[in-house]
Amino acid sequence: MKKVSILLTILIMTLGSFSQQLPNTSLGSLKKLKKTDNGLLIETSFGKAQVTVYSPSVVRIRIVKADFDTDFSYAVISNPEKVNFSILQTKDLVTLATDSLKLEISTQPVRFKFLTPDNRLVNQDDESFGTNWVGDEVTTYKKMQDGEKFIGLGEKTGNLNRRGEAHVNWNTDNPAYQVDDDDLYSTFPFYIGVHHGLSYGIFFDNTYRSIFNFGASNDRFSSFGADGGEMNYYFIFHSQISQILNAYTTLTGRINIPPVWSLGFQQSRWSYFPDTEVLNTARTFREKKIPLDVLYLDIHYMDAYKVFTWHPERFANPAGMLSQLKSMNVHTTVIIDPGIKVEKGYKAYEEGVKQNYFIKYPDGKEYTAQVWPGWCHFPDFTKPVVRKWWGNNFAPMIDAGVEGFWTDMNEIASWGGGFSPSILTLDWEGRFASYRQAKNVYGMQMSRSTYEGTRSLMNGRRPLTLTRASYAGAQRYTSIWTGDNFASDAHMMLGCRLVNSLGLTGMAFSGVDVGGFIGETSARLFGRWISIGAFSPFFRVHKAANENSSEPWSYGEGIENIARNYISLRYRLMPYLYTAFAEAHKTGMPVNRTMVIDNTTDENCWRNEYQQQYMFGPSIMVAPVESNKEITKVYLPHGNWFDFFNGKPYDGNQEIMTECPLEKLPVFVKGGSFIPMQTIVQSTSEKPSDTLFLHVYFGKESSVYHYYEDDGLTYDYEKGTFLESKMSFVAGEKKIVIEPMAAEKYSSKFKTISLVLHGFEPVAGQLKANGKAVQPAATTIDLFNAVYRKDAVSLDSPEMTQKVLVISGLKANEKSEIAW
Ligand code: MIG
Repeated sequence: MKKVSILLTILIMTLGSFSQQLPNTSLGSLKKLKKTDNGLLIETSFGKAQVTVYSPSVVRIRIVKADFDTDFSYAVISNPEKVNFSILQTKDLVTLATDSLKLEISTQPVRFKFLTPDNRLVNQDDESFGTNWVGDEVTTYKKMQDGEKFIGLGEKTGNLNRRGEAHVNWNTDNPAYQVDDDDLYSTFPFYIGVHHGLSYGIFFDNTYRSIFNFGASNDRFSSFGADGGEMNYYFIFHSQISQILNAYTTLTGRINIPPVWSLGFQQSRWSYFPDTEVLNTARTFREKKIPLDVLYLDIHYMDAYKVFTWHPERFANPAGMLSQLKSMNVHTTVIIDPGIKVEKGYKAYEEGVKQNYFIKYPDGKEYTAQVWPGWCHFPDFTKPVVRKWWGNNFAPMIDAGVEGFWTDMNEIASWGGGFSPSILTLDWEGRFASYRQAKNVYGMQMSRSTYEGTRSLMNGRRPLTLTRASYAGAQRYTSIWTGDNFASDAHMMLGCRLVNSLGLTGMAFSGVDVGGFIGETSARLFGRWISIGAFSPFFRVHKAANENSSEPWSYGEGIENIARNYISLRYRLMPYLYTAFAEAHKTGMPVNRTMVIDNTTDENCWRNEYQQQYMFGPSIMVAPVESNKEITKVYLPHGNWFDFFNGKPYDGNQEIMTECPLEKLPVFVKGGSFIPMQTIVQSTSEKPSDTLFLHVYFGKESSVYHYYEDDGLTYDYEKGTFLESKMSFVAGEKKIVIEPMAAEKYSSKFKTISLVLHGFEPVAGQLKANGKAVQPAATTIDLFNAVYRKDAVSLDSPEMTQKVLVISGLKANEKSEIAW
């Protein structure tokens, strides 16, 4: 015993003296302080810092060892606003305060602490380490707060609450990734911390390989750092998570409203070929009355995998095929890889070499790596002329009728690509950067170039762009899917978390390969997955080469019916879904929203068993469940709720057991909601009936909904060509008010509105529309069956039908007031 303690003492003494001998490698003591127009410049005994006030609730911190680089970001598009702030200085403390936020900077050494205006602690540096360097690696350590929780980082596996996890950002091609693998395709270095009823966001805008630690193997700090570059982060403080998302997307931008057809059902396969198979696939959808808007052409459409070419035999007449697809109301998306085949006489190769467009080694020789076409060079998308050139290359495809562009392999993936040499040099807008700095933005810049090029070539029509690799801010250019997932229940559930998490980092338009890309998909799994897919922003079935066929009819008649019903339901919900996308465009609120956005202080919403639940738009809650379960627990948060399919009412703040046979995904609607729906169409090109079915769900609280509509195809909405209608549910006054906003340039495609009332029990004779008594029609509706038939199974099953009151004939372009 004694011996051990002596040994221990010696060990502790040695360690102690050792650590005292280590040179200080964290930000030092204040030497100079300078007030600037929008913040502070700080010099310390070791390193410099810059504080920039972006808005009353957003403060940027830059910290460097020696000198600041020229300021440049691929992610951030906004400049600091003019903000009033005060600065108070004592010997130990510098305090910068705006109306919404206080920043205290200790001076010996310089450490940062963020507080509310009434001095509640929001976030604080670890007092010892603060911002610290180990070699070129720079890390900021934040003191872990009691009960602190973390969400965000976009495309990362793990739990909704990332407390206890660590994640690395290093864009990587990871086929058939495991549900807990960390190295995925994209980098979104933004997270939100929550504790003591307070929440804040931190966006670490550094493109090097970065590491976030939320208390993995330690209970002392959360930290974020990178292999190189500056400590450069934006601190956002707001009381609501929705406002933090708004601020993050003010910094990094928001989605454009996608073409409406890209919100329809999309079918993909590696690969449909030749042209006759593509056409047959489209025809089968039409024959089977399964709605479809988009078909995908994977790598086999190309000649020897050479981008911007067509295979001469498989697709001898692309324009002909594309026009036949178009006549069936099917839009076509093609895959594009960055690797350009090294081959004499191949146009893209010859031009790229001649004009200096490819990534090079420092000695000026082109980088060459192997991928599908064999040895390839790779365009340098961080060089403006290259982006322009690449974008213009789409002209012949667009002329032939292609409207969707799917950028793949842009991590950059190559055979053995995880080991691409760090010394590769990229242009970085003329500033030059090594591959270590550029890798994480390569995919984003490829999709930027693809988006800007195709948009400018499409005469005002909207292209669909889809990417695998990405970086913060990519939402301005593209949608995203989560790469090569696996056909399993665990992956289906992970997919829900991934899409929810992507939504927290600006990527509102995201989805997974429905059915699972790799591995044998069971019929039950497909059935469940397609129903979840119908409630996700980007809805596409995709399957790898050499795997089972995975069209909605590949799994037997029962599953085909489930697929038809859920896909048709998606098309019924199109007015609601489109409005949710418009909201993402306007405010940064994602389409799929983890429950903790609105129920941040409700511990149940954080629990692992409910962590997959999400709101699909503002009103519909989805509780994803595995394919083998027939009954499941669901948590209903604050408010009152209705079962979407059978109308059964529930009080909130409770856990319920609900049946979930394969055809019935647990879906609930929040009381006080509006859900605009339309009749079933087979594609978004087909006109629905001229009635908008406005479902209203009785609630105990008032609410407001802003219905949105535009042409769905062009960018005219940027010039004000759209319609908005304010819909209010006023609980206290017992009325519903629908107010179309003046829309001179655009009028609704719907002439009339049918109000479908759920859970309303008006006293006989008291229901009034625009002051006149109305008699609502009491009827049974079925939101599940695509084909409303009297003999349909579910009509006999109370589980899938519900009683409602309908008031029809309201004029879509005029104000209506309904009172009861
Ligand atoms: O090396 O183009 O993630 O969706 O089907 C595989 C073939 C390349 C990876 C993509 C996948 C696509 C596949 N691609």
